[in-house]
Amino acid sequence: MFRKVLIANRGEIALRVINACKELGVRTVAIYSEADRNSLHVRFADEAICIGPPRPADSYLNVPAVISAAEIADVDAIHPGYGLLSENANFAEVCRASNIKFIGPPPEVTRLMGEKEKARQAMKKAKVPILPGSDGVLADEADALHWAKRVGYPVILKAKAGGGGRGMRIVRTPEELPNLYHSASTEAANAFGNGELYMEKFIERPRHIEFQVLADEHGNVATLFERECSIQRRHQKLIEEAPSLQVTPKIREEIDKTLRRCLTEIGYHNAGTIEFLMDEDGSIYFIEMNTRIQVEHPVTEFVTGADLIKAQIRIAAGEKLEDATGEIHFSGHAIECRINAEDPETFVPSAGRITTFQAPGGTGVRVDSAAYADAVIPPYYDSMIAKLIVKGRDRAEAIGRMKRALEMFVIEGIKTSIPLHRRILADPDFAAGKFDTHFIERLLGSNGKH
Ligand code: MV4
Repeated sequence: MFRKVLIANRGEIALRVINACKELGVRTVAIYSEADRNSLHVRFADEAICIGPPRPADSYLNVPAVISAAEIADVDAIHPGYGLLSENANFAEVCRASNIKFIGPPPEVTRLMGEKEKARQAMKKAKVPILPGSDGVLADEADALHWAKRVGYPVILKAKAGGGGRGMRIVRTPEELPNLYHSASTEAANAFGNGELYMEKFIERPRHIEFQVLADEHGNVATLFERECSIQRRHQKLIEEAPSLQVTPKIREEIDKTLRRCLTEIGYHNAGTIEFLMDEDGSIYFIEMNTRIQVEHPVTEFVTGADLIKAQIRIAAGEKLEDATGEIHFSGHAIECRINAEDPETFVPSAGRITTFQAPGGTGVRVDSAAYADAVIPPYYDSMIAKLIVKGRDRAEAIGRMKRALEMFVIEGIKTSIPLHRRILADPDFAAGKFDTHFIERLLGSNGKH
């Protein structure tokens, strides 16, 4: 096992990684920006190093500053959390060159999955179901017209280097394709430095379902069931749950089998998530892979009994999968609400001082947060300030528990998304499991604004 780990992140996930290290008897090193001096990850780590000014580019994303801190503190490994440097293959390479273990997959695999079209072809080769679409990137507008005719309208143009919905365009007719092709390509070039596009058949009302995987460095791969993440607004997830009501044991078994084969072939290590879209008929198709731990990992922890962060650290330290996770027992139903510091009606971020922070507790309730009364939420970072996760024996119990936990969560001084979550949990369609990725638009009115 490692002697000392640096956590290259902030907020609740930095604290979550510190928890795991403490339980493993591993020393921890926090890094922090000047805006995070009074943060809990700084208080609870064994050591803390300030690495720069508040802006992420000047601190948490500054690779030389992060590596210098790791060298000074003499750590064996770095846990990147999610976001920030977690899917930066160059950073993982610098770690390798500096003889520091990056707790995540090899940089080669991160790079492959970052190129969405290559990931798609790799999955296709391994017989993971993918959507009808182009073979590789599109050469030009004429090539796009050719593929669209073959696939059948509507189609969606996606950026090869993309993610998060940028550089995406839905095309419904050949007439509108040229303009949309050029605007998608320009947007992708500006956002990702690469304007190359690929094409897929467009699913009108998809559900977003993702599978959690863990792989060790000895060729063993496990899948830890799926999460349903369709409740989102503008590509920001609001609620996640496990398992998905839509995934039958047969689908689960098939996806399990193909994913295990595929990830062994690719040489995947550590935690990862494979995203799928499910269409109205219940067919499921790969869209992309995330090569990091995800925000919503606690719902999987609740229904499997695994500690995914400890498993990540143990796998990176060379342990075998079965030792890293212990026995997996699937049971119950878990739901997570992401609590954001934002106006619940306009979604405008709400930075400032928290005056009251009273988190709910009791049976089956977990709160992952680095917030506290008198903490100041800086304006520079992600607006998520807490994750409220509940478990019940079944979905109905989980919903009842989430409702009462939301009722008893008191945060004052800043605006939060708690009122929006209460509204979602009270919705009859949500309770009935009748929703897709357009649920929030329907709840709030046409375009998800308000
Ligand atoms: C799609 C799609 C429909 N058809 N692909 C959005 C972000 C990116 N990760 C993939 N996304 C989508 N890809 C095809 N072929 C609809 C979306 C999409 C979406 C997907 C998951 C969750 C929320 C979404 C919201 C809007 C669009």
